[in-house]
Amino acid sequence: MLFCVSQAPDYEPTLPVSEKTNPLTRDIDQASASSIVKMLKACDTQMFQEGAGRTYQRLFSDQVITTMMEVAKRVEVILKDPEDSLIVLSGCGTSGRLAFLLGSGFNKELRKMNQNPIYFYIIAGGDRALFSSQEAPEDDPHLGTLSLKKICEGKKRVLFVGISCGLSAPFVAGQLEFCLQHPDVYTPVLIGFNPAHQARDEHIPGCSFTFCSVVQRMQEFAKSQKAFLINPAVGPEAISGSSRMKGGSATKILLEIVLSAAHAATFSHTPVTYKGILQHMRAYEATVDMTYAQSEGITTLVEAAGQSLRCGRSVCYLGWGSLALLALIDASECHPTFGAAYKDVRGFINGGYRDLNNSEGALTSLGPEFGIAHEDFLHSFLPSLNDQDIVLLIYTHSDDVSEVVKLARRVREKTSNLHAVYHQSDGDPAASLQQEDISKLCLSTLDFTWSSSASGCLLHMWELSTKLVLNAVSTGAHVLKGKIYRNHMIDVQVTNSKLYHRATRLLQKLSGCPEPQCEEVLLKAVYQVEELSMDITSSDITRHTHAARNTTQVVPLALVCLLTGCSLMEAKSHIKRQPIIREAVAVIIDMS
Ligand code: S6P
Repeated sequence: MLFCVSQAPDYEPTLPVSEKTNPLTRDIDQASASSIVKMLKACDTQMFQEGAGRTYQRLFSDQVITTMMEVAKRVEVILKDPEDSLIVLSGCGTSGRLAFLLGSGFNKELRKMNQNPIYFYIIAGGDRALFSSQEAPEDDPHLGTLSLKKICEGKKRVLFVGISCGLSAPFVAGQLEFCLQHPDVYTPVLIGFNPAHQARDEHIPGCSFTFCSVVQRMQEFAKSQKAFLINPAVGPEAISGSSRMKGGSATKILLEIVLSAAHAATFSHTPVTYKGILQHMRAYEATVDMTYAQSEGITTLVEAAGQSLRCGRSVCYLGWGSLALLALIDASECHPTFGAAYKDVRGFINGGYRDLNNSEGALTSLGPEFGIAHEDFLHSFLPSLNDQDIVLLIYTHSDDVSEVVKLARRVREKTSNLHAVYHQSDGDPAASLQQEDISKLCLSTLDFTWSSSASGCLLHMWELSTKLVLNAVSTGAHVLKGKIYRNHMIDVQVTNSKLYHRATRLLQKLSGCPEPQCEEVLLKAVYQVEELSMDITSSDITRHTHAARNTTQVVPLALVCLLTGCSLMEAKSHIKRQPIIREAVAVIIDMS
């Protein structure tokens, strides 16, 4: 993958921060559950590090805070005069899911104040991508533009927020480019976590622009506040390239601060100030600390979830409200990240689609993996549950805790492997008796009690905290299952160009073979052939990534072939004998 790197950073100089390997997690694949949690804590803490050199802006950098203020003021203008205006949040994968979460949350705030909703979300691949992996539409800039045009038809003013953690998604690049061409209506804001010069500079088929060239034009527009870039670095991900983790958390933090500041300025006459933004950021930093203060409890969950996955059973999140949405998001990311089956990690939300308010409505007809309501859990999941499956109850004291007790009892009849993650503010006696009942039914309870006087919206803090816990559970459990090699996702799906290049790079790194050879073997694994035909070699990446949708374990197979020189058939039987990829690869590397 090409990036326009003008200032070489410290290590892995050809890679942007979001794709680098994190030295803190180099040995995560060999770590115990408790060490995994320690490493994740160290990685998440990096988000708030200050003054890490002049090359990269950070969350607390002056320019970041100042731009956040400017964007908040733009939002305020729209909130005060919403006629013919829209605020659109858009992204692919996790970034699109967070666009949905944030848009829904802030629309809910508006409705509470009898205001019309003003936020719209776009996710590449449509609503099915909210709960399942749809990586291919990420590569399509035209689709991005079309979806933006469609929802903004007839609007006179649109604040467009494009989220791409890696400054890399062509879908978002297309939308930003469209905004730049129509500055009379659209003001684009880009959220990402690489310095501008590290934006992806790879040719996008059918387009005259790259993500990098769009960023450069945005920088020009930004001089006259016709575009805004908020792109602090938050350090490399714990699992290389897994932007669902820190990238997702930082997206949530930045946008919540901006939108909350705008809401406060509009509805409670609290002007947007530098100090206010800074204070809010500190509150998120404290939330991360508060969360990891319970590392022992998180470790228990990671250990138990890893145990379930290792014996081929499931991790099941039963959530309430927006915390359940975070659980659904976490579960949906396990397929592209770890090559997991949809049954491995499942999420369920009370009320199902009824409470979600997603634009396409109920998606249940798309297949069993789209059954996301508690009723779906009761019908399709509960009957086959046993002690090897772990069930996590995820809720807050503002939810109907008596419902939690009821569900906990039903689950307890099938499995004792029941755990709870619970948020409350200090001094809330109402829920405490029922909470005791739940705790008695559970093997472990992570009880987060937050000070109600802390700055920032408590629900936002609970959500972030829940996201960190669930990211730790699903990542840690897959690490323990052997789905990570060093700190790379080795069983990554190769279903878009970013993932294709990442896979080729990983093969080069692990096998030491030259790039053309790695790509050749990768293609053999994608097309499941021992020899590549002319038809295949003359095709472009779009076709390769399309073909990869129908195959599994592409990268592990290619790696075994490269390391041993064996055929694809032989590699398959090797992996069949040793399905734990970490161990399969380790054995082969030892042999070679
Ligand atoms: C990453 C996740 C992906 C990304 C998506 C968008 O952990 O599985 O689905 O969210 O590729 O990436 P980006 O860099 O445009 O936000």
